[in-house]
Amino acid sequence: MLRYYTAGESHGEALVAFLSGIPAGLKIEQAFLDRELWRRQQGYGRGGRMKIERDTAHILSGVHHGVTIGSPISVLLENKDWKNWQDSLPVGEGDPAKHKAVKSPRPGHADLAGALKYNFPEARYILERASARESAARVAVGAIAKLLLCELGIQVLSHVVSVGSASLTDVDVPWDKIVPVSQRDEILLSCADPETEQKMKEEVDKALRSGDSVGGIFEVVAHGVPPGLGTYAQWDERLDGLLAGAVMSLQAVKAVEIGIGVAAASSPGSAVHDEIGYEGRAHTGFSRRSNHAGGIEGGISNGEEIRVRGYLKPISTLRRPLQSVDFATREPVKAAYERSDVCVVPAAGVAAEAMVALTLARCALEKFGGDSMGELLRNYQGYCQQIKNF
Ligand code: EPS
Repeated sequence: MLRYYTAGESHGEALVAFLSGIPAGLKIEQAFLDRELWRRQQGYGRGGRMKIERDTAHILSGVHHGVTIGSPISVLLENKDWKNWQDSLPVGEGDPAKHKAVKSPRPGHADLAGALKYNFPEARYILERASARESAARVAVGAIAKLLLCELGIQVLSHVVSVGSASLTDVDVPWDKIVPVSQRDEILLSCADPETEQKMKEEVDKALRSGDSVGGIFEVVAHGVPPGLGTYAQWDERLDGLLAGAVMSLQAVKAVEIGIGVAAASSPGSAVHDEIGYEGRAHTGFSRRSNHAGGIEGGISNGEEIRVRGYLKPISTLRRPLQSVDFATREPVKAAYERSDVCVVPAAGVAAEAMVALTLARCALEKFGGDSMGELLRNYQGYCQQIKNF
């Protein structure tokens, strides 16, 4: 079973990720892991922190001579900013006078609910773990899941559909337009259409000027997925449920949509469901004239591209803060402000790619099994033959 955990505070010494269940013999390309981490750090509207960090995946275990050995993999990502926080956020007792308290909770952040739950008088430790910095650790292990999927002919990428009120008009972005977005060496807002991307940039500029923040929508696409991942047989094994939970678990995601899920609710069935033909596709002879289902029917991948959208609320740290209450005095004050991003939609898309890849890798390993890549691939090829001959 594929399992993963992360640990680490935003301004602590490092982030750590653990991944177990990857078969032996998967080739690990360090450069690919680091490129994925770099992609997550990019985007117009990122704050000053990204000028400090240069994330790289330091693999501590589970990989030797460039391949996985079937043992748990652990990855360490150094926080370069730690040197500026060693005194204010020490592991030892330190000097309490140097502690940087978060004195008034930010609406929309975990500050208040977290302080109440963990019984802290202010929100420093809450911010530290609730921060989206944690998603870097997921991207590191997600990259390993992507390498595994790649061996099965599955690729996972994302693009940005909207930032604030700037949105793609043609929302059906084909795979061959998404691939070049991920290959860019300069990342603005990861939109496949350059004109819309400029409008998105204006949305971020507007937020920057007014001390505000802006959210948006990203779409993750999984290409080459065979039919048969996930199942309707049990509620917690449905692929759509697993993907929704995985993407929703990312910081600031407030809604997840599969295919045209939202519009489908107000459309007639005849305009929603994807008619079936038989024209020969990658895995089987069956084909669809549309993919409104986003590649999943009955909780099972149906062989079409899987399309999952994440709806991101605007960042909750505002330079022009909203009303809040001082933790100590209970007097009305403005919410705390600490250096932050203004827009993170492209970065969240990359983190969501990792979550989708980890979910698909888990389902693929559950279906095909195997302790070594040879065994996994043999099982996979046998299944592919079966559905080809269906
Ligand atoms: C974040 C606040 C900012 C972001 C951070 C998420 O960090 P800082 O407070 O250090 O300026 O940059 O995101 C990352 C560090 C990252 O790697 O994505 C928050 O409060 O959620």
